[in-house]
Amino acid sequence: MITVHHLENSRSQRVLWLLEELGLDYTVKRYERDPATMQAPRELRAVHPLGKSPVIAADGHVVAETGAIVEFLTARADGALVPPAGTARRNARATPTSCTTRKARRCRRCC
Ligand SMILES: N[C@@H](CCC(=O)N[C@@H](CS)C(=O)NCC(=O)O)C(=O)O
Repeated sequence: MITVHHLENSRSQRVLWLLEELGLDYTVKRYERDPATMQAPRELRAVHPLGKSPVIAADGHVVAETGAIVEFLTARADGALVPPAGTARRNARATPTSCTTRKARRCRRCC
């Protein structure tokens, strides 16, 4: 069983959407933001060292970072929703065409 550590109003909504699209079984542990600071509760640090969401737990694995979670879940669904190997759509995943940091200094990963 997959457990999604879901912070309200966060990008972990994407993980819930993906799980629905893939038709995988899962449970949700929901965390509420501090109404004053909008930060995640400290409780989330028990599963993620920085207290961030999304995080999933499945069969003894704990996976953080949205991209890694997407790869983990699509692999578990036998590659469903993943563009075929060798296609431009598939290669685009690993080939950033522009830096998204939008900062004055260029990032060292893709610029
Ligand atoms: N790079 C991470 C970012 C995770 C992240 O920043 N999550 C935000 C919600 S969208 C969060 O947990 N914020 C709560 C906090 O920082 O207290 C990912 O893509 O999964």
